[in-house]
Amino acid sequence: MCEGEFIDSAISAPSTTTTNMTPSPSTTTTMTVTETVSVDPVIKEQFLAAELEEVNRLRELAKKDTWKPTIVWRNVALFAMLHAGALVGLYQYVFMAKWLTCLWCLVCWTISGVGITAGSHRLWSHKSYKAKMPLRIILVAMNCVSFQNDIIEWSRDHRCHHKWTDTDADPHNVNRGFFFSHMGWLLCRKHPKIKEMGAKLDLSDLTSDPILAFQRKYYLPLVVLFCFLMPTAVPVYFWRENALVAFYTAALLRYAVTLHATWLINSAAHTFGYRPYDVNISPVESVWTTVTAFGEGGHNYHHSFPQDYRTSEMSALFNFTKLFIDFFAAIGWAYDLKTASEESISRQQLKQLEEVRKQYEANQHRDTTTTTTKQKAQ
Ligand code: ST9
Ligand code: ZN
Ligand code: ZN
Repeated sequence: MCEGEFIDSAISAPSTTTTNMTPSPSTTTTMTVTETVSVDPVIKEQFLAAELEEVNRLRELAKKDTWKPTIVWRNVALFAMLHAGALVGLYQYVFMAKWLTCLWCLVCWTISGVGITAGSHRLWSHKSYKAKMPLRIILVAMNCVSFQNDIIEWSRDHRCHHKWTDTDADPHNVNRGFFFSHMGWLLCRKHPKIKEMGAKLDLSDLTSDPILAFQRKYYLPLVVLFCFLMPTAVPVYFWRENALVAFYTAALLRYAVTLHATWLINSAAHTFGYRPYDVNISPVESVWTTVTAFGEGGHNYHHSFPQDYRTSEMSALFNFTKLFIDFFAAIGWAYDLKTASEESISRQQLKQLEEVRKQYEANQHRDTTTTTTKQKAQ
């Protein structure tokens, strides 16, 4: 491995710190008691670690919350049109497109996907490594192919997601349902708590970056160029593909697929899978989204060790983004790659076994008490 820095290098001893944490409503456990769970400083003091006390406070406030989402019909119409176009693109991809165009769609998917994973996600949201100017320019260009909001906006929302996961301050709060966390959140106005809590974030690292300021200023023309015109023009110019076929496949179909691959991390990777690193949170380890999202499916790991540039322990074979960053580290354009140490990873996993045992015993105790109460009543 070529990582340069352990996230926990400054922290020597295992934690004795304790934090009151109510198990997430989205966990599979049926336990209802409030457990006191010790939180390792290695976990707690990382950049973008979950703010557990605020999470609890926000969950209490949510019980009295009467907010109802306001649908933004413009977005509903635009996404409906995109999906209709993507279906046409799918037909053309299968029956009409030249094989080079099919290959080009995969290339564009990779470019746009890695523009998100290595760019707005691991570099700018999480600061899990540093990048020199040429790499930052490449990543911004790749990011424009993905058209997922400018990097400052994307990272601001993502920082809210990590600090206040599954609360009203989380833009794609999975407690509002699978569809909401997948794409519903982009079809309605944001909950006021997102704006209130998000306003407390320090975004100076992002707003002071001139490349990000440039992207934000010229975002619309940049995405028209990189997300729609460039993917269409290349097949037309180089192998004389029909312009409409190129547009529907390499622009619309590829864009829709990349969006869904990204959204699945917010929906599926917060729902279906296992939780070896923290049993009390909704994010899971999801092998198949790791493949479709270039190494981002190890989401239980990622929420536990948010500043690890690998975002997962899964092998490099499935973690294309890690290989991408490693390549640029090898030529010196990426540096200060942060990882969690094997020791703190193992310690965290062992703690989960203890946690599961405690939850099992609490459930057993509750079942016994319920049975005894029922017997007495008879
Ligand atoms: C898209 C993004 O798809 C997808 C992100 C997914 C993230 C996934 C993460 C998973 C991990 C990584 C995995 C990568 C895998 C990649 C695989 C690839 C193969 N904090 O937003 P507005 C304030 S985008 C603080 O208009 P509304 C702020 O003042 C798709 N403040 O709110 C702001 O003004 P400004 C394409 C905040 O009116 C103001 O509020 N894009 C925050 O409620 C207004 O903000 C679209 O479809 C905050 N967090 O509207 C666009 N947020 O910005 C869709 C807001 O000037 N978006 N404020 O500072 C919209 O139309 C609107 O945002 C809205 C809400 C209707 C959703
Ligand atoms: Zn993240
Ligand atoms: Zn997440």
